[in-house]
Amino acid sequence: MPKDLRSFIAQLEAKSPEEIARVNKPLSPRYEISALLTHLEKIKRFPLLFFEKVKGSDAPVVINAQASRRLMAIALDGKPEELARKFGERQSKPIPPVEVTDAPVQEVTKLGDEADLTEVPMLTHYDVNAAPYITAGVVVAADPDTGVRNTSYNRLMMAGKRELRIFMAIGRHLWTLHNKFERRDQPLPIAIVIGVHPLFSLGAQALTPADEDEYGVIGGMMNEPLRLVKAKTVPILVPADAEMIIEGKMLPHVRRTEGPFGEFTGHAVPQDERQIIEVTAITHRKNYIFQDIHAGYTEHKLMGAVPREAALLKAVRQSVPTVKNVCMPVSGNCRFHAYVSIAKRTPGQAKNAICAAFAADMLLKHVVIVDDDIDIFDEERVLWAISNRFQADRDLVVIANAQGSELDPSAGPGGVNAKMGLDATKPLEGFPPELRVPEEVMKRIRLEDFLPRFSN
Ligand SMILES: Cc1cc2nc3c(=O)[nH]c(=O)nc-3n(C[C@H](O)[C@H](O)[C@H](O)COP(=O)(O)O)c2cc1C
Ligand SMILES: [Mn+2]
Repeated sequence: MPKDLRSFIAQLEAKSPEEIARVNKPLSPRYEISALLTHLEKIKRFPLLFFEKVKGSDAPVVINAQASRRLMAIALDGKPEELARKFGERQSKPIPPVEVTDAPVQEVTKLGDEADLTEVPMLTHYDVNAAPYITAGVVVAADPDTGVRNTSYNRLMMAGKRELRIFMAIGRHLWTLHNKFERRDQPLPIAIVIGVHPLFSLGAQALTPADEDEYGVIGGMMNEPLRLVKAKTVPILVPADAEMIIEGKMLPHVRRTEGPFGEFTGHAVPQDERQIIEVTAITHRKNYIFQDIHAGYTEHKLMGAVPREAALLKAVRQSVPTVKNVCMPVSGNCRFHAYVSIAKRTPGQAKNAICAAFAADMLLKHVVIVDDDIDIFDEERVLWAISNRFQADRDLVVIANAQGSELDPSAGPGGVNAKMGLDATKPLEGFPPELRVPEEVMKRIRLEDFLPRFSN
């Protein structure tokens, strides 16, 4: 059976039922589902959520398919602290897709005026949001000269039965493709893929060169070739096992108002004039599941962390071969903070790691380098290392006026911001020893023998 959203849900239900929760009472896609998510975020619980009845639509909605490192570890068949390494390994082994003719995603086909976005259970997350949005849509577009396919997540605002408005960060591959078509006065054909396995989702975000086919990267991530079928109205092959495909064209020289929208930072971004998509077809499975990613909440942050952590690990390793691991924590929106642990061998290596990290990832603002005895997934330990091993006059690096994220609410115009690196490693020699109870005694005096209530 191919890896798709349904097979992942079935796998959780069979083997990890504590990681999935079904809601069978009806909820409105306008704020009500968000209210439930907000309660869960506050108590830090992140099961995959299956909303069986969503008011105003026949389709159920899945959110949080990759809302924890545990869920992504189930998908990647590894441990939660190994995601960057596993992702990197699979990214380096792409598997080309195969073409099929019989596709579940085309069981129902609505062409032209039959297509109606208002039938789709798109959510409105926040009071600031201008309209319902597609947040779990992977936009596929092909380079007109090479045929190489690009995939990216882009927020898509509903602006009528057959119109979407899109945000594309300047300079990204999709923006570049649209630009290429626009200079030829042509629309850019696109397909929006909704409802996929978490591995598809991770592969679609891989940081790849523009000339690498991202369907191959997704295949590598899934460890099986992606099954593709011809789209109905655009010259693009689309994933046969997705839940829904929206086909359309991004018009040249047309801009309309998009936003405001509550973004991953937990702040709203203002409205602006942006590109629009005219929908030419909607195809879906008979009983399709709609997927949402709750903007600004843990899933949105964490799913973006893994591809960046993989790229960061690779870049720091080139400079400091003994790097142990990297973590982009939720506290930094999984974009702005990185913790890097290294087995330091020479006195200046932590500073080199700081330089490598900033060179590798434009979005990063604050990097903390720690020794490999610190668990970088435990922020209390990272802060402990800063408190004991860091002196601001000699261990702090500040770079002014660098490029950062346009979405950083404290950045200057165009996303210009400051970078800060903290070397929280101890010197190679002469640091006081840490406290330790003799190992032999630790092994002999066991919790279960004396205080069984506290051993699990
Ligand atoms: C849930 C989610 C939503 C995203 N929304 C956007 C968006 O609206 N616009 C954008 O430019 N990038 C967005 N991104 C980031 C891009 O998908 C990501 O940078 C992608 O790798 C860019 O690929 P590209 O350079 O191949 O176009 C989003 C990422 C995630 C995980
Ligand atoms: Mn790309």
